[in-house]
Amino acid sequence: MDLRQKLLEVSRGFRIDYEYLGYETIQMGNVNHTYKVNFLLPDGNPKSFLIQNVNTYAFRNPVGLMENIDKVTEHIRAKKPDQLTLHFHHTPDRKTYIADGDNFWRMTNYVPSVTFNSVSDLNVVRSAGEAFGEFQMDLADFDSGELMETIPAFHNTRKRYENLLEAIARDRAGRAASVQEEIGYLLSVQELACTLTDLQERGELPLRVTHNDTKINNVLFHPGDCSAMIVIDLDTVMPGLMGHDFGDAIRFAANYVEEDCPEYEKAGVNLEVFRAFAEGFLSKTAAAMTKKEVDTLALSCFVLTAELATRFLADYLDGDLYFKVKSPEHNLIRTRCQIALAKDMQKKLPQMEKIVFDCVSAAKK
Ligand code: GN1
Ligand code: MG
Repeated sequence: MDLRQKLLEVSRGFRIDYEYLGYETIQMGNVNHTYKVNFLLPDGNPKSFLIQNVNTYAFRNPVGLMENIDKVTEHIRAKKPDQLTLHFHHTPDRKTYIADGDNFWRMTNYVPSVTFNSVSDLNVVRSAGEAFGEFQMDLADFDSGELMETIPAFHNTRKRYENLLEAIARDRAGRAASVQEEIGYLLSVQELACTLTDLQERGELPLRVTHNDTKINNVLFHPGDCSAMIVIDLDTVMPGLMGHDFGDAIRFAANYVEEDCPEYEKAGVNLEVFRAFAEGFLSKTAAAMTKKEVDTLALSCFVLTAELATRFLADYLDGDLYFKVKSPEHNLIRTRCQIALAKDMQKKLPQMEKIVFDCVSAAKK
């Protein structure tokens, strides 16, 4: 069946009976597939929905994942009934998904909004920082034991290094010989990159409920004034560290270039963007943070960047099984861009730490 027809069938499965106009593929996310499906209401107005095909290679228990999202959005709705949260449509037997073979479909309302892959407007960055900080604080009283790990050991950097070493040994796609320099760099920074994981395992950093995938394009902004409306992509909401959310957000938003830019020499942390995000995030979280969390927050940016580089490189070595790729070298380009960013972060760590301390002091005044 062609995709147009398949998406119609899925929509009907979620009890959307309007006249079908067709679909558009949304370029969003490196793991799941997202489509905007368009309908005509009886009054002649258009109405759209989003359908996602969840990647079950990445998410092995998609039913558990949907239960996680339900619990988390319920928790936020109970606290803030007026806040926009994700709503999933139901099948006649009250399921929020349709599983057929390897496909796992879900459907939400389409929220007219703007998103950003790179941002220079510091107010937008600050607002994203507030949104992610607030998201974490909204879940501060949520029992993390209620959540299954949708991807086990997702931000366990030691495990990510083990995966990389296994991928090197397998050399499934015959690419290992050509990436010795990248492997060499990543192994040379392994101990520093594993700092958060080690501190967590020693009980020196508190486990919280975190988003874990805080790319700025996972915030939808108001089309008019560009204020943050809603945090989306809740697939990886799981127990995690505050630094995972802060670090991943900076890795993405504060890079001078997009994460897969082939002009590696241009990659680096824009400290103005760093400061704006830190101001927003810490204005919400500083009061709840431990000293160790504050002390390791700037380092978390390096950690998340190096960790993602190990993931991109492992996937490149495996022959691109996990991340969607636009060319055979896409995962290698991503790896190199993350490595260039990580190196710049190592250099700028003292400046980043100072900004964090300043923002924490300001937030506590
Ligand atoms: C994936 O699917 P998306 O684009 O939201 C990945 C993140 C990576 C990111 C890199 C579940 O996120 O961990 O940081 O790509 N998500 C998963 O762009 O693996
Ligand atoms: Mg995601």
